[in-house]
Amino acid sequence: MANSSRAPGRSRRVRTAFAVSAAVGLLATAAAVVLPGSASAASTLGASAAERGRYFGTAVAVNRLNDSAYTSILNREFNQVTAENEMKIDALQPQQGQFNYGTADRLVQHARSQGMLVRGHTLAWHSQQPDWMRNMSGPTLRNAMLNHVTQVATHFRGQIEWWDVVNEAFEDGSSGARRDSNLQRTGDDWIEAAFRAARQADPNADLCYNDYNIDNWNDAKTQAVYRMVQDFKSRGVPIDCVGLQSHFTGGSNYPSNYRTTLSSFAALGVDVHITELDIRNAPSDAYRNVVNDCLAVARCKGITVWGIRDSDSWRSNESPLLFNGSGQKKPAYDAVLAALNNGTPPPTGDPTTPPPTGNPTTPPPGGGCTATVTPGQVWGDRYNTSVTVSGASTWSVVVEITPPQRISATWSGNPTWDSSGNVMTMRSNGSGNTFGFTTMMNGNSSARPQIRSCTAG
Ligand code: G2I
Repeated sequence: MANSSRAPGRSRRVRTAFAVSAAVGLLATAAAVVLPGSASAASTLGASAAERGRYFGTAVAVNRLNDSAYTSILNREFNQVTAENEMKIDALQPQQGQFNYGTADRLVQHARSQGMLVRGHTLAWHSQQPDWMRNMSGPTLRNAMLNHVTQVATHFRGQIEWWDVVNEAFEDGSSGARRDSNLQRTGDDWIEAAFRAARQADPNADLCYNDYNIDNWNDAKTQAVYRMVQDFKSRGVPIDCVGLQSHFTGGSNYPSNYRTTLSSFAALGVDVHITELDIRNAPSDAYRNVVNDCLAVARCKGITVWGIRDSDSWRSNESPLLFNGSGQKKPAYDAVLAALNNGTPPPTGDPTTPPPTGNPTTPPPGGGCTATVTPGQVWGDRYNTSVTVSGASTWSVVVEITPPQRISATWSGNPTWDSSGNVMTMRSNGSGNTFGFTTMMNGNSSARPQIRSCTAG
């Protein structure tokens, strides 16, 4: 998704295929071509965002995956997840040298089974440090921090689309200074050291700096982070993205210059992500504005809300999310979905690019159904495909793609993958006989997916 941010000369990103899955989506008709600027009406957040080259995600608390009401909204609406707490330092390395990956792995497995992208949160942070780290200082702490970054990024290599490498390293208020912390006291260069270690451990993940209260372009903290990113880019420190947490709760408000902030960071040559969105009392206007601002900035890759239902929120008393405690959609949900659906396809796309050669195929008959391919929109970096099944109402269709191409999003079916990530089996999910998917070209613009079989039942 973020290939455009690859530095020249870096190895091509090859990641495990995560399909962005959304239960009901576009391409319900055989025509299935999204014309530039045309509005379509996807019925879930993830599907609608995917049509615009974005993701729409949520923070997940892994223990809630046992709550079927929670998980059904998660699987239906979202195509990206961030572990709310389970990838923090205290969770992953409770004792020095003892790594505890079980809970985080469970989330990654769930995401993979649902085709969701995963944001890793967070490798280095002054908060949520285990006791053994909190009491460290100097070179011992620096080395322990770098070892944590290396071990964790290595463990999750190939499964994480973006890492929040460093979280919340700047002070609030007017100083524009770094936040005082044990990590900061190891020397100003701790942040870039963490980024370098992360790049070495997982060259394919995009590396982000993540913070709150960097939403208002006029704030000293925003300007200070901006200058750091500018400095990193000018000196070749490996940074790919900035995460604006965007907690508009606890007295912080959506600023009218938010779009300026997003586009200003993007102009430095990094992607921008809205990583922890929640808004006190969930006003539709502010949620709509955030979505419109992201869609207006080509490098704004997606939005993650910080929880699903109000009852899941770290600030549940402010009811800041898109679903109420009973799991019903709130007015802000409708506003977000409408704003996504009104958005044009990605401005970075090149909708005039003629479809590449290499025709999609229709498989040999024999499985009790027939799958017919309709090429969809083509952008500079990816293209959509839809497949319509006839002859059966429940079915599974096997699709093979040519690496390094990767399927990055699917809709209107339940996908599973072989271990290579190149073969997807799409099963009907009751949403009709047409499913679709987005394929990232990753440098190969001519290959097209091949249908291997269509099996009824
Ligand atoms: O504070 C909101 C977010 C600000 N940006 C970074 C995020 O990582 C942060 O998330 C919050 C979680 O939503 C809370 O759930 O981070 C807090 C601190 O890590 C999380 O709170 C912790 C409590 O402090 C623990 O006592 C508790 O055991 O949640 C844990 C699990 O419920």
